[in-house]
Order: sequence, then structure tokens, then C-alpha cells
Amino acid sequence: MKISRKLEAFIFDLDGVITDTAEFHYLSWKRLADEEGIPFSRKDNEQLRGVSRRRSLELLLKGKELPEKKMQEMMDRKNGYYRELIKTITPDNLLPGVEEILEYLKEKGIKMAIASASKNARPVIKNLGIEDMFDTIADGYSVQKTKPAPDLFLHAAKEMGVEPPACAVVEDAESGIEAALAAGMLAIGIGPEERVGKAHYRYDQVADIELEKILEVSEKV
Ligand code: B16
Ligand code: MG
Repeated sequence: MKISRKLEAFIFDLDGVITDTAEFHYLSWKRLADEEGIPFSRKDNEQLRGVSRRRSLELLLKGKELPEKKMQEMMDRKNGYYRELIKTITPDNLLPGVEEILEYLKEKGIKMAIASASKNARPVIKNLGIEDMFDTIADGYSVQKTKPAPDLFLHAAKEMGVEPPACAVVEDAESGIEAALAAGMLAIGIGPEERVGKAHYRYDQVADIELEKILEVSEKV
């Protein structure tokens, strides 16, 4: 297998890139927080972007320690609320520009993967109607170490049979950009400078990604 920066694969994060499940995560955590009398705002929810379920609960508890059994019960309860909400997802929930980008890359013969921290990634992708577009789906069950560790992206690359430097990652979380850079991949950040500014390219939304330019530059190196 040759190693080059010529891009052979694109790896997409799910929440915040392909669809906005952040709102559903928020509503589920908020319901749990209200039941437990814990203050939790939309602003607090921003910190949970790209972060695992357990880490999300730790952030929600703001350092307060609870017995493991209680933590587990709270995570399960939140996940139950979330599972109910994602049943309502349809192809209309794809973020602007996503369908076009996936079709363009498919036409070019570029491989594609999803790499999400979520253990619910598969039902979400199925409801969005895009599961056939991907060569690999890496999710919250695929690896032990979560982002910012590079493991999830390296796993996706391996499954596709593509070397890491030939992969581009599209991510909306700071931890996701760090993971992509640690994996030696091209990082494309979606969101504000203060969140994804370390990426090689940064755009406000997926629809703004200059795909042709990125592929052209990659051809030259
Ligand atoms: P679950 P991503 C992440 O998805 C979400 O951004 C994050 O808020 C969530 O806690 C995490 O998945 C785990 O989700 O509880 O469904 O396993 O951005 O990596 O696609
Ligand atoms: Mg994300």
C-alpha cells in the first residue's frame, strides 16, 4: 500500500457534520438533569460535543461523584430518552450540502466512512437513509480509546484498506480535530475558529467545503 497525501478516503464524524443530533442529546440530558434537579443549559451542552456518554455525564455532574450503579442508571435513562428521539430522524435531517458531497465523492471513486463516538450511530445512519454510501461505519463500539485518541479514525482507515495520510477527516469537535491530526490525516473542521481552528481547513458549515480545491491540492503533493 502506498503512502501519500493523495486523498483516497473521506472519514465523516456524525453528530454536527452529517446531522445535528446534538439537539436530541441536549433534550435527553436536559430531561435527566431536570429530573435530578441539576442545572443544565444549552451552553453547557456545547461541552458535550463529540464526547463519550460517560464523560458527558461527568461534565453534567460538574465534578460531583456518585456511586457507579447510580451513574450507570443515569446513563441508561438518558440513552432511553435519546433512543426515543432518534426514531423521528428521516433523510430531511441531513445537514445542508451533505447529500451532494457524498454523491460527489462516490462518483470520484473515493472511499467513505463514518467515525462517530456514538453507540447509536447505526440507527441514526439508517434513519437518514445513507447507510449504503459508506464502506465502513466505526462507532462507539469499535475502539476502547475515544477522541482525542486517533484510534477510531485509524480503525476506520484500516477497515477501508487505506493508509492514514491518504484520509481526510471532517469533524466539528475540537477533540475530533486533535484525533485526526494525531492519526496523521488531513483535518477539515466544521465550526468556529476557537473550536476547530487547528484543522488544515475550516468552514462554517459542510455546504461550504471546497471539495474540488482540497482534492486538487492533494493531487499535487
Ligand atoms: P451515545 P459524534 C457523539 O457523536 C456526540 O457528539 C456526543 O454528544 C455523544 O455524547 C457521543 O456521540 C456518544 O453518544 O451516547 O449515543 O453513545 O460527534 O462522535 O458523532
Ligand atoms: Mg461531532
